[in-house]
Amino acid sequence: MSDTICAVSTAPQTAALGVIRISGPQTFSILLPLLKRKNGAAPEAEPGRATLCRIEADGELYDEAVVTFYRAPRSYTGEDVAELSCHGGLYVLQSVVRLLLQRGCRLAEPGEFSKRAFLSGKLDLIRAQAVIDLIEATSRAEQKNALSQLEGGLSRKISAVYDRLVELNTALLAYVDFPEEVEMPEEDLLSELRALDDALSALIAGSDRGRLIREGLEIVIAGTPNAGKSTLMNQLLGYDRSIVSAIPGTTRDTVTESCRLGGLKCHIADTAGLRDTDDPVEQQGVAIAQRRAMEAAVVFAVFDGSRPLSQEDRNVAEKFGGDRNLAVINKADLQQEIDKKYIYSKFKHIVEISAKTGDGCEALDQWVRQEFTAEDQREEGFITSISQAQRLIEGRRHLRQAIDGLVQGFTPDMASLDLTEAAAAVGEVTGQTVTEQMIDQIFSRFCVGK
Ligand SMILES: Nc1nc2c(ncn2[C@@H]2O[C@H](COP(=O)(O)OP(=O)(O)OP(=O)(O)O)[C@@H](O)[C@H]2O)c(=O)[nH]1
Ligand SMILES: [Mg+2]
Repeated sequence: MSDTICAVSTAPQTAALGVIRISGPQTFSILLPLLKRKNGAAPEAEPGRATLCRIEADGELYDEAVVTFYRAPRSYTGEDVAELSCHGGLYVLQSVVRLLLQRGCRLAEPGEFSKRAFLSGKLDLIRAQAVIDLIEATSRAEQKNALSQLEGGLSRKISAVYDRLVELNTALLAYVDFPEEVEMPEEDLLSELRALDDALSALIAGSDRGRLIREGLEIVIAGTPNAGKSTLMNQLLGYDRSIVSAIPGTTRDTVTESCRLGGLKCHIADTAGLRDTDDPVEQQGVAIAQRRAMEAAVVFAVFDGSRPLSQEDRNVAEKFGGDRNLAVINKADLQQEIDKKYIYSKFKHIVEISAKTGDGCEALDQWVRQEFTAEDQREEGFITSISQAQRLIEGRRHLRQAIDGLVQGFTPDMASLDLTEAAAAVGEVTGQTVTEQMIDQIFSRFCVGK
């Protein structure tokens, strides 16, 4: 990795500032001749200090920029690095980049700065993923999870599993190679392997939560016509997205929108009111509503509190009752006629609100927080990438094969093969055992300049 790369690290749009990043062994030799302080002197390339400089070449002024130098290995990439905070005009930035290219830099590929950080041991793959997650975060839960992962606790946990797998495998191999001299530590070995199985299982279980944080929670608002589903949708979004009217059967197509509830990204679908109807168009809407609600992670089942329960309301309660979904008794601002006891007998979670006035609606936010994010206090964060979770599952499968083999009295060299596979799979998650192709694939998902 001998060349020196540069790129604009900020978004390609006009802004007050734009940052150009340079990394590589020639960072200083390329950049310093182009920089002058206000008094005409060359800047001292003192690491970590920001210096206001003019960028000049051949008597031409390109920009005034605040330049920060970092010396290898104490930089993001582990190489010599400089960051130029230029004026954020696209033309200005491009002209400075062009100048740097003329003087010997190469334009960085997407993610190349982070890839260099990985290759120099500054960033493992979990934390690289966390950098992507942080940049792409659209909710507090995502932001928090990515920052927790950047702290490195999750990486350390997974690395520890990998290291222990390798150690135990080495012990096992010693026994295979020198059965007379080395004692087979059978019981200890088994209990250690089972502890690793538990550790992997905890990480895998956490990845479901990680995925939820990254991908968001699918919520479907369902209920009979006129219960106030569209009013609730609009109330949650904070603007009028769905048509509301006093005519039952208003919503037909499913209306979907994303918002945040309880700090979590949520995808909410407002659906057609569930009832028997002769109208063929409405029938289609009802069929779609039913299907969406059955597939959703969570249903908000809305009931009109101001009228007695109809048979159709009872069907909704039968279908979506239980402990997973939330019953929303709506229109709390009106005289209540609904049989609340019945609703409380069918659902574990119930809120009473007025979607129209907004009264009580914070309870939905709290419910999502309590059900889906309260546990997220796990300090090290959760794995969010599906492929990383799959590698852990793969690792656990091999580990379990090794355990089964040892329990059933197969020869230890079989178990050792399984442990080798298990370690390889787990090591791929942090990057301890990855191929070059995998590395390229991972870092190409980054944007240019990162
Ligand atoms: N007083 C009162 N009226 C409400 C409340 N929520 C909804 N409404 C009224 O109830 C009627 C139906 O509301 P919608 O939100 O369109 O009901 P919906 O469940 O989407 O109905 P469909 O789309 O026909 O299935 C409208 O006239 C709303 O203004 C509420 O909390 N209080
Ligand atoms: Mg509606």
